[in-house]
Amino acid sequence: PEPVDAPQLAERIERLVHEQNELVSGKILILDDDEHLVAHYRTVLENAGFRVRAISKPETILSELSEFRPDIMLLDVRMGAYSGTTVAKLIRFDPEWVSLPIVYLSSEQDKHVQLEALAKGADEFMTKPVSDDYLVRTAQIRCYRARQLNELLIKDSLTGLLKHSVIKQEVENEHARCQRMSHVSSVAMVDLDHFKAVNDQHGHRTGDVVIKALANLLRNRLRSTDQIGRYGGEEFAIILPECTTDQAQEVLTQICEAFADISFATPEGDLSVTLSAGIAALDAFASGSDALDAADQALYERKAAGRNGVTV
Ligand code: GH3
Ligand code: MG
Ligand code: MG
Ligand code: MG
Repeated sequence: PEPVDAPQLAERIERLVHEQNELVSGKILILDDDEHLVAHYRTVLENAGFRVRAISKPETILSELSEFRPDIMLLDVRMGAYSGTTVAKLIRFDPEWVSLPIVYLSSEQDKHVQLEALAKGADEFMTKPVSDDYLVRTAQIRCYRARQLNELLIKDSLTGLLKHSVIKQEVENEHARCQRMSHVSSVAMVDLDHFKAVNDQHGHRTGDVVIKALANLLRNRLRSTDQIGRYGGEEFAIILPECTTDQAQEVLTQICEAFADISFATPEGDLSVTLSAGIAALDAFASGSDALDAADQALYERKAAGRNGVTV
């Protein structure tokens, strides 16, 4: 890494702090049985730019979480027959929500009771009454951190593309959207050609450079609404929403040609690598994974037919 001098570092930190202050658009789920208080929190947080969903009954918590998908949760401790601590524990049993920041909002003053409540899996205890400024600032900081951590959780570290499990889930989500809105979407599988030979002749590090270059090309050439995942080592899965297989073939053929034109400088001389792709209509199959299998089959056919091209 480049050495960094003090003014440069200060400037960089300044920029990060600015970025953190800019983020005011997270989603907040509030569970509290005091409806007047909830109405107040909602107003304050919405005025600060948050999207808020407020519920007063704990029974629906899991379905609310999966529907609303909040960045953070504000949780009351005493709610009639229910205790917020039980709700926190319940949320933590679901692997999907192990990292959701949970902030208790309660008039509980006893530090030992507060600690016991935190031990159930929450992250912070705010004692009512909470000032509007403090509430907003806490929500901003927590949302920012949650987004940062979520990026790390869902993205592949080499390429910054979505991880295998995430893109698979997104394929199912898009399949459901296709059915609901009756639109046409495509999925593609992309695999580098003869990549074992690239590693064998030029080493793994050069192999990694090639993988990153393809990831960048895909990001630059595809639409921002398309989703790209690193499906395996040198294999990528792509979702192209509202895109016919003909349109998908056209854009992937351009990508295929552009990639073949890239020349990688290596100690052994210039290197070029090609790719093959298979495409399937997402809406034509009973599930997203069936469509991915079909795209994989088309990819296999392309490999057999001579590589460096795209098959539907
Ligand atoms: P084909 O054209 O049939 O796809 O041939 P291939 O050589 O690419 O065959 P295959 O897909 O079976 O081999 C993939 C190779 O990619 C094997 C593995 O060593 C290499 N690979 C997988 N992940 C990585 C990675 O993260 N970095 C590097 N450098 N190589 C990787
Ligand atoms: Mg209460
Ligand atoms: Mg390959
Ligand atoms: Mg492969």
